[in-house]
Amino acid sequence: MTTPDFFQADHSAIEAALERALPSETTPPETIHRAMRYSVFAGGKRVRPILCLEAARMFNDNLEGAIRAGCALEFIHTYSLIHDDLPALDNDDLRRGKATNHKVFGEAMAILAGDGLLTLAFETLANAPIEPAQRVRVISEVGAAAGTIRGMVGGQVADVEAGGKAVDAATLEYIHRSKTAALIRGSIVAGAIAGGAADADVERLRRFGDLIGWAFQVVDDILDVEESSAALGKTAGKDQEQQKATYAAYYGLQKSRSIAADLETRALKELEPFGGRANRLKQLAQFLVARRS
Ligand code: GRG
Repeated sequence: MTTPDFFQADHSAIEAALERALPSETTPPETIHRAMRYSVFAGGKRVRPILCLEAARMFNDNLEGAIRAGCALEFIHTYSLIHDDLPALDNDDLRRGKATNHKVFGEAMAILAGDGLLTLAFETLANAPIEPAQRVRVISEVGAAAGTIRGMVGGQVADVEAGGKAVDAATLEYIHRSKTAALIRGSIVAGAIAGGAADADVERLRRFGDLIGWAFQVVDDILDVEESSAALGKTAGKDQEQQKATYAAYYGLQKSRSIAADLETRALKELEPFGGRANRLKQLAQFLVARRS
C-alpha cells in the first residue's frame, strides 16, 4: 500500500510548520529544546496533523489554522510517545527508528520534554489563526481528547492497569478507543471545527474519527506481532512480552484483521454523505488500515 498522492505535500507543510512552532536548539534552556526537537523530528508519519488538515480542507481553503492545530496535535502525540517509553511505563529504547528520548537525554529531561511539548501544544492552539469562537472549541476538544475521561491519558491508565491480567472485550475496546482513537478523532474534529464545519458535519466526522482511530490501534496490535523492529521503528513483539491487552492476543490475528476491516467499512460509511469532498479522508482511512508501519 503506497501513501495517498497528496500525503507528501501535506507532510512537507506540517514539517515546515513544526519547525516554525518549536523553539530552536539554541533557545535557553537549550537542553530541553534539543530534547523536544529530537523526538518531534525523529520521524513519524504525521497522521494526526494530516487528518486535521484534510478535515479542514473539506470546508475551507484557508488551512493555516488547521496546520497550526495539527502541530499542536503532533506535539501531544510526541509527548505521549516520550512518556510511554519511560522506564516506569513501557521502558523502551527504540522509537521512530532512533534511541528513545530518555536514553539520549536522561529520564528527568525526557519527562520535562514531554511536559514542554504538552504545554506548547496549548500555547500553539491559543495563538492559532482560527476564529475565536472556533478556537476555543478546538482547545476544548483537544484537551478532552488528550485527557482522562475517555481520552488518551485515561486509556493509558486502563492499559497500565490491564497489564498482565485477563481483560474482557469491553475493557479492550475502552482502552483502544481512549488511548489511541480519542486523539485521532480529536484531530479530525479539530480540523473540521477550524475549517468552519456545521455541527452536524462535525458530529459525523467525530463518528468517522472514532471508528478509524479504533481500527488504527487494532492494526497497531497486528503489526506488533507481524512486523520487525526495523520496519516499525520501535521494538516489535513488545505487547506480548509485556502481556498487554491487545486485539491480537484476545481475538487472534485473523479475527483482528476482520475487525479492523469492519471498522474501516463503518468509518467509510460515515463519509458517504460528503461525496467527493471526503475523497482525501477516505484515502487516508484506507492507508491507515493497510499500512505496514
Ligand atoms: C502522562 C506519564 C504519562 C504518560 C502518558 C498517554 C500516554 C503516556 C501514552 C499514550 C498511549 C500511546 C503511546 C498509545 C499508542 C498510540 C500509537 C499507536 C502510537 C503510534 O502512532 P503512530 O503510528 O506513530 O502514528 P508515528 O511515530 O508515526 O507518529
